[in-house]
Amino acid sequence: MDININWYPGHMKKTTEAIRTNLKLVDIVYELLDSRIPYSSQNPSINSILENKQRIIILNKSDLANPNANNLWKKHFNNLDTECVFLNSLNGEGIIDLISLTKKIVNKRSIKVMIVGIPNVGKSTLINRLSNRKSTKTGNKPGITKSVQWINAGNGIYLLDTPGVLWPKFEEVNVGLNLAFVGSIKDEVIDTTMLSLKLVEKLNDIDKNILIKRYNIDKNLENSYNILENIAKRRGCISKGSNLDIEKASNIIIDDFRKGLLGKITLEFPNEVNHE
Ligand SMILES: Nc1nc2c(ncn2[C@@H]2O[C@H](COP(=O)(O)OP(=O)(O)O)[C@@H](O)[C@H]2O)c(=O)[nH]1
Ligand SMILES: [Mg+2]
Repeated sequence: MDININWYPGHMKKTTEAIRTNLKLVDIVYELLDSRIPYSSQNPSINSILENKQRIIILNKSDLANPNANNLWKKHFNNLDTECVFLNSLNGEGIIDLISLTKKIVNKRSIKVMIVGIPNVGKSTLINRLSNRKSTKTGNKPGITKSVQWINAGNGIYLLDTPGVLWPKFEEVNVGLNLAFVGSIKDEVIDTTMLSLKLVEKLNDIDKNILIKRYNIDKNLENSYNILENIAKRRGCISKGSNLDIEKASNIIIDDFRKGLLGKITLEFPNEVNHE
């Protein structure tokens, strides 16, 4: 599975240089991770890119993750002496904690922040949430030298308007799958049925009742393909010639997982990822 489709060494180098340039302008960096996959959603070179810059790890989409797992991850990051907050960028839950933590770390009246993270972790959503339409974008017209724009997030906090988009990890197969499950890798590069079979396996490892509860499937099924067929049957996924439409069922389970309809599910735990 080649998930490095959009990233080449030259691209990574340029991204790193751009972020390093912007680092000089800010007091602190918000590094966004996906709460369901905090290890898999972290850029592999983040420590060398950010060097000693102050940083808060934001575990975003916390609404989709298991609350017990969130606590374990919090302990994990605390043990590493890394500041972290859980956030739901859609409804703003956790923003108050983020702001007070930022003010605790950077003791200045006006605090400049850059947001970084891999695609789809919620950088734009967070910027919109923090800006609360307080932003005044100017000078972006063609022909005008593009200067750095700051978004007033209130409370003396100013965000760099363009987040740093980082490349994901792509060496470990499991990491690639996790990224694909949450939708951080373009779906076009992965076979849907293969992905859903892997997701079925993963979910059943976590808790057999997840799929039984949602799709009312037979309780004694072991084989992932049989489970997928059973889901297709239950959901009436029928293609021409009255065969089961496995791809349709595959899309249903992947969509349901991403929307949180299968429950609050964390895919990896700190004790599984002692790569630090
Ligand atoms: N449930 C949930 N969805 C979120 C959250 N933050 C962002 N999203 C969704 O995740 C998707 C990607 O967000 P986006 O801001 O475009 O990510 P970016 O690529 O990092 O800029 C969008 O569909 C958002 O609505 C969150 O905290 N909770
Ligand atoms: Mg974006």
